[in-house]
Amino acid sequence: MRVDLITIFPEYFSPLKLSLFGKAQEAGLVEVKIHDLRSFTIDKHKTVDDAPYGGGPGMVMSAVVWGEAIDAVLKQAKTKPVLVVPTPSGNVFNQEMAIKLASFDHLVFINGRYEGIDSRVVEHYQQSGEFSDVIEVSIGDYVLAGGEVAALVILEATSRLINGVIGNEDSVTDDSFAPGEMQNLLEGPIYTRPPSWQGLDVPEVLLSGDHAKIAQWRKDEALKRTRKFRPELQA
Ligand code: JBQ
Repeated sequence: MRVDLITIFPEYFSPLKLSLFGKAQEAGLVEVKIHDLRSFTIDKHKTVDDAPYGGGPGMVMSAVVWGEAIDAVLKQAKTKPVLVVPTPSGNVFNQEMAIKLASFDHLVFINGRYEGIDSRVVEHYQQSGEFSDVIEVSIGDYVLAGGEVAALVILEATSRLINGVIGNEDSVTDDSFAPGEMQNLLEGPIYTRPPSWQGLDVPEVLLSGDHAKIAQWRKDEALKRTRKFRPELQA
């Protein structure tokens, strides 16, 4: 997978060097390029935003500058990419969307500040046919200062689903929210050695070696936890 990220804060994406995503890059499974939006400005002050038409607080990011940056990225594209736009006014991101994004071979993220990007940018690339899809996505109902952290969240959830990125494929299929029997169940409690700590003992059943009983216990615990914390997920 190829990923282009356009931002006024390139350093926000330093964590992509680390851990799973860093290893995936070294292994050639993902190739990431970060682009500084300001390098596509043409004025001396490298201006990327302007006052909103109609008035109101904050600033709106310029369609002209974003258009230059996106067109430059498109010129380098070998296949039609998907445009991903983190925005508080998009669909709320979930595992199903991560699975869909992981199936594409080129993603372009445009990361705006909270007040957002001139709406004509999304409109233009929806109609230009240069992207196979334009996906506006929010990571949740709270206020962020910009799209960068949302892009990191989306990328982490997506990249770990690419074949080869995770060593242990079971940890993908066992996740809360992963498709299957345990879909829409939160994961129950987990333990490792020692068997007793601070007077707290690991549940007997996990030491029993009875795999059917362990599976049933885990499912019961997952149900309990789901009812407690996320009753809207299911009965
Ligand atoms: C959203 F995706 C974005 C981008 C910018 C601000 C945001 N605020 C809240 N939730 O995920 C978001």
